Amino acid sequence: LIDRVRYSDFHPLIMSAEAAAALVPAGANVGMSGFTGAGYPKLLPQALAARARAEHAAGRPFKISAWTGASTAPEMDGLLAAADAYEKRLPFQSDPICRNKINAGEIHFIDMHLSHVAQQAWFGFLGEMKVAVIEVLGVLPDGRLIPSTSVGNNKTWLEIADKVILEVNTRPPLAMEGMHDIYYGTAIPPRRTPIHMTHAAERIGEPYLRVDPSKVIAVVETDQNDRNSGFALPDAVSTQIATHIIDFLAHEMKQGRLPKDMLPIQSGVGNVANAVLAGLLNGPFDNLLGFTEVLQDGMLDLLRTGKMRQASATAISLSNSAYEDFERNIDFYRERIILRPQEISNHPELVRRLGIIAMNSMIEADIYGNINSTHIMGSGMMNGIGGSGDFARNGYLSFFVTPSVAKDGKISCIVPMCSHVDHTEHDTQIIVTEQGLADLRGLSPRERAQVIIDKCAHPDFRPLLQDYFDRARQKGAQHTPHILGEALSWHERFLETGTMHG
Ligand code: 0RQ
Repeated sequence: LIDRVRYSDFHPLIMSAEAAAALVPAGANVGMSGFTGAGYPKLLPQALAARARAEHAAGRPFKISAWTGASTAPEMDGLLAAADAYEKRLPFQSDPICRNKINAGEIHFIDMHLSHVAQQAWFGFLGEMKVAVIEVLGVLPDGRLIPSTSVGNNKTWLEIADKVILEVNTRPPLAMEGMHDIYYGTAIPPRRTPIHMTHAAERIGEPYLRVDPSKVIAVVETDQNDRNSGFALPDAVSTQIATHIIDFLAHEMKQGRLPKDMLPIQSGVGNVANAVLAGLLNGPFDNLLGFTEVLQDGMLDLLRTGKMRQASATAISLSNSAYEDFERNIDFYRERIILRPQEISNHPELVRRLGIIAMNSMIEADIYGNINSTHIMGSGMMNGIGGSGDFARNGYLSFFVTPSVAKDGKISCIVPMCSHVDHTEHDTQIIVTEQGLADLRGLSPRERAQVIIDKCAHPDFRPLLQDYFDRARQKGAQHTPHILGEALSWHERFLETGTMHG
């Protein structure tokens, strides 16, 4: 570890995860590194979970509130949730145990736009951060930190936390050094200045994180890989969705509404997103750029084959095999990947200026184009809004994608009214299911409804949606026709009978 921690003042602070966990005060807001299963602390959360269990067994309360970049992994969110160690969690999670406890009312969860988190923490809106626990790859002789596989909110956590615990992970390649671009130009209004980035692959910061050495109270050694979740090969439904998108993009280019060079691409996480990227691999577009938050397998493939020139993100979240390729060819990827803080990777100013093509998955859409990305049947939290809103509202083009049905066809993902709205009709331009693509640009609500029903609904549900829309058009105001007493009856029916079918 001494090789990795080249700042000698930190050497006396090297200790076990258990000893470091004992330094975290009960009830504290703790800023943790981690973004979509990348760069989260590996050992400290486990030690904190063990401490919580021991305290609870002794009849003493012990909980913390954890703030991260985005989701982490079972060995963090899973263990800490299972140990009843979370009071509050923000801004995103995807762990089944954590999700269940949120939905059981045992953990408070604040679901936030990922670009908002750092600034709201800075504004003091979220409370005080007692400790930050940050995974890094090493410490330079002058005390600056080499970031790990995600940057997330680490810059901000290191700035605002009273104390800092570093987990130095010796497993990821040290040759990642230089891949990161940490921007220190953000300020608090009214002193903000423009972010001078006019190209997705521009570097505007420095490769290292700064920390005030006097705040560092512990240094823990880890030697573990990230979560590295696998992705399924694209199935027929995902492939169909991807084909609709790629045909549409080619058409837009032909019409002169997309530059020949294409615009930088943001892609959400998951199998559909990966299928779209796989489609681009064989598609007609070259010299692509990525400006996204999570770099998944699909984007790595595009980079490796030269289809994509460069990609900007805040985290690298890869399957095992893709990670091996990343490690083996680190010199190649270091030249082509830029990892930034999430307030920059997702910044509305940049998304708007660069003209990003945003593609995000959803849970359901309604016939007018409102989008639910987060809630199951109106009340249950899935993962969170993540960065989808940062990109959807500000992108040049904004796609929302989903299979037309869920749960073996019992649920229609196109409904009369969304049971929860994350992205309003004003933010949605294009909705895609395996059935087809609804281009909503320039359409009024009534026009949108007909296109969404015709193009995106599953044939099993299309007549029911048409019937609802037709009857809604019989009476009441006709800007956005609804039958309020019936608008959520599909969800009610599912909750009562296990299917949305009548
Ligand atoms: O449930 O796993 O129990 O079977 O929802 O659905 O089809 O596997 O889709 O994994 O791509 O996730 C929107 C959740 C889609 C995700 C969402 C059930 C379905 C299944 C998952 P099971 P799929 P995906 C970048 C951008 C918000 C954040 C975001 C997400 C489960 O993409 O969290 O976009 N997005 N971030 O059966 C009830 C419906 C349903 C439904 C699907 N209509 N009703 N259940 N399901 N549709 C990343 C970050 O920001 C970090």
